[in-house]
Formats: sequence, structure tokens, C-alpha cells
Amino acid sequence: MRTPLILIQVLGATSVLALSACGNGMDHGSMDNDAMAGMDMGAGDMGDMDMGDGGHGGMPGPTMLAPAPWSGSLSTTDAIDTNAGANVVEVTLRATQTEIEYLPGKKTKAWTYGGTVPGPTIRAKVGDRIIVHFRNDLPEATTIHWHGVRLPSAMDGAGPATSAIAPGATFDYTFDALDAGTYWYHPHVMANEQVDKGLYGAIVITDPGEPTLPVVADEVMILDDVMLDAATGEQMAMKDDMRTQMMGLEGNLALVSGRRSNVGLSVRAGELRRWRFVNSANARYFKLSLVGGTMQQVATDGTLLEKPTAVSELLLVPGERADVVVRVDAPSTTATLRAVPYERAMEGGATTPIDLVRLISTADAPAAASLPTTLRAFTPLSSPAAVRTLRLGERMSSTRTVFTINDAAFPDVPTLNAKLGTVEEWAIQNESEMDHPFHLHGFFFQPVGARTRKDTINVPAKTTVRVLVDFHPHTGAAGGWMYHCHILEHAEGGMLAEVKVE
Ligand SMILES: [Cu+2]
Repeated sequence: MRTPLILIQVLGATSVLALSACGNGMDHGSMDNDAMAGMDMGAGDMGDMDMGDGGHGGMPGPTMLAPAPWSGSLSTTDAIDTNAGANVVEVTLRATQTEIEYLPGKKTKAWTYGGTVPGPTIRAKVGDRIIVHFRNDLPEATTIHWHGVRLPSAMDGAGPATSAIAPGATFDYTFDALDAGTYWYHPHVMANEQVDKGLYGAIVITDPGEPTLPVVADEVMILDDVMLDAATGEQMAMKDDMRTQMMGLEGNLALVSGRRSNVGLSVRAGELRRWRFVNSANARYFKLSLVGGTMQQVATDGTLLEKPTAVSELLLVPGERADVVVRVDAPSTTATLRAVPYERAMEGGATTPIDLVRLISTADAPAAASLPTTLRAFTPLSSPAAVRTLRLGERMSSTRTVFTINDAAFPDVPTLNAKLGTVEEWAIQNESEMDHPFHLHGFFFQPVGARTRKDTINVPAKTTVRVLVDFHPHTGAAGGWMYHCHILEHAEGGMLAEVKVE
């Protein structure tokens, strides 16, 4: 007997967006520079993909729009805690249609949490009870999945213990904050379409027991991209496009916390800023470099590293998070956060460089600040009780590309059975010619050889990545949990399955 799972539905129906007058979205367009110099308005340059020979080669990504640099804020809205209790965070989230101004003077129909992209940041501390009163005012069913958060399976917004929330219906998500870190939330129904329309936000859990970092700012930086018609500002339907089916949907405009790249921020040389990066894109790999500044990674997927680690380039795959501390060294200079090319398929997957954020330092004398030398103690996991191999593959059916786990596509991938309280080694063997970002719900894993824990990890093409999965008990941990590729079109295309934990 197969339990119906709440997931991305294969080849689901296209949703028709109705124009809504509610909310005015986030006012991105009122910033200083609305000129679109350098922006290629030629319609022929968008959506005109070379289908190549049916392989991955010769399938370059979309030509990026390059709006003129502008300056403004990247701050996100915080969810309002309506509970006076010191250890309860109670918020209301409403999924709703609205319009967002991604391009100056253009309105883009979007699906949002609370009228903004990204949705409000939910902030809590370890030990808090988090209550989210959710109302679905979208025209189709949805859920909220709390990516990376250990919580009861019935609250995960995915898998056999949950059901979709119908249009007009409500649901209360309740769970306790167990682990400090940077997480995010998004739908797990028709995720490739719903996330792309703007349904995502961050959840930040702090731990008063963790070392305080001497930073002047602690900001959520959610990286995304959208495929826009430059003339109208509307999102282009791309799901039937051959490249989108193969490589996942990549847009032609990069977004940083819902604002078009490339935004300028005024900073003081020497001061430290914590950026909590989240990659919420369907498929785009962001390989980040801070040209003219320094970047020290302090956390991955929500967990502090043992010590700050200088990084010149940082690959952030869909679903993954990384906390970094950035600094501009000299006064009166500009450092640029840039997404540099990364080849995620054997051919044709690389992108052109994209300038995301500029840090423009003032003439003030540099501030002096440095990070603590240690951040957290780490205890490696014990020897695994079981070893499994998961082979990631792809094949062509008569109508589309099928993405597989051990040669089967969801819902035909056999459910794994694991025992609570044990550690398993999973060898994730990528037999395909493109990278896949692997995500497990509900539990952390430790990459073999690494001294940290994660929930999302890149598995490069033709490469095996080994992880130790920690089936550590927590409230509600028994049950079915999804694992899948976080390129949302690949999950929709079959690369998704369940592990039943008892
Ligand atoms: Cu994939």
C-alpha cells in the first residue's frame, strides 16, 4: 500500500495567476536609480534557448538582464510576534497573490507570504515554541516546509504525515526551536512553480549560549532568480522548455532578498557584517566571491563551524545556506559580491558573472574588529550501523527527462527504513552528467571527512559523496521524511523518495 505523499506533483497543471489588488508588495522601485542602462530589452535574447543535440551540451542559460547599479537597503521584514510570553514566538503568515516591482516601473505578479518577497523573517531562540498561524489565500493548495529545521514530521509540510492546505483553509504549524541557525521556509506542493512565484522566507534561530560576533549588521541574504519578460515585467512560463526540464529553471534576473542585483550598500572599512545566505532558486548555483573584500564563513546550513574559515569562493547550491562575515579592508573602495561561473553540468551549465551587491566604503578610518578564534565544539558521529548506496541518475522517457534514485522515479522509489537513534552512512553516487543538490528532511548529516553537519549538499556530476546521517531522536521524529534533489524540476521529475524512521 502506498501512502499518498504531499509533494511536488509530476507535470501538474499550470496555475493561472489572477491579478490581485491586495498589498503593494515591497517597494523596490523607489530607490535612487531607476535607469536601465545596459539592460538588453531584446525579446529575442530571452527564452530563445538552443536545444542543442538533446544532451546537456549546447544548452546555455538565459541571457541575464543587467539593470543599472542602484543603492538601497537589503533588509527583510520581520514577522511580528504576537505572543507576550518570553519563550513563545507566535506569528501569522498568509500566502497571498500580490505584485512586486522587481524591475523599475514594472509590476510582476507574485505569490508571497504576507505581501513581500521574501516573506517575513521568523526569529526565535533555542528553546522557544514557534506557532505559525497559516492561511492559504492562493488559488491552489499549498504547504509550508521548514527547510533544515528538526521538528515533528506532522509539521514538516511534506511527507505522509501531512496534507495540503486547500485554498481558503488554515493550518497551525507548531514546533520547538531545537537548533540555532539560518533556515528557510517554502511550499512543498508544486514547489517548482510556487517557490518560483515568490513563496519563500527565512527563519533565524539564535542561541544565547553561542559566542557573540562583533558584527555591525546581521542580515538575511536570500539569493534567487526570476525569468522576466523585460518589456512587461511579468514572469515567463518556462516549465515546458527543454532546458528547464533538464537543468531546472534559471531566471534572467538575479535577486538578493527580493531586490534586483546589483545593489550598493554604504559601509565603513574594517567593520564586520554577518550575511546569512540562503539559496532559494529553483536551480541556479551561486558561486560567491567578494572581490575587493574578505569573506569568512562561520556557519553552514544553520550550524556554526568550529572556527571562522576564510573563503575566496563559496559555492551555494539550491536549498543550501551559509553564514559569512564580510569586511572591506580599505576606506573609499568598493568590494563586489559576485556570482562567478560554475560548471554544474558536463557542458553548458556555467553562467556568466553576476554582480549582486557592492559594498562601498566611506573615507572613515578603518574600524578594528575580529572574530573569535573558536565558534563551537564539534563531536564527530560514531560508526554507522548501516551503509546504503543511493544512485542518482537520469533517463529520457518518450516525453520528458526522468530523474531517478536507484533507477526508479518517485513514487516508485522504494521507501528506506531507518532506526531512530542510529547513524547510517549514505553513499550518494551521482551517475548523471550534472550536479544534484541533495536534501534530507528532519535530520542532519555529517559529510564524511568534514567536521560539521548539514542538511543540503552538492553531489557533483559523476562523483560519490558520503554522509553520515544522524537519526537522533527528537519530538515527532518517528515517521516518514523526504529526501530529494533540490533542483525543484528534478524533484518534480522523479528524484525524490522517503525514508521511514522508527
Ligand atoms: Cu538534481
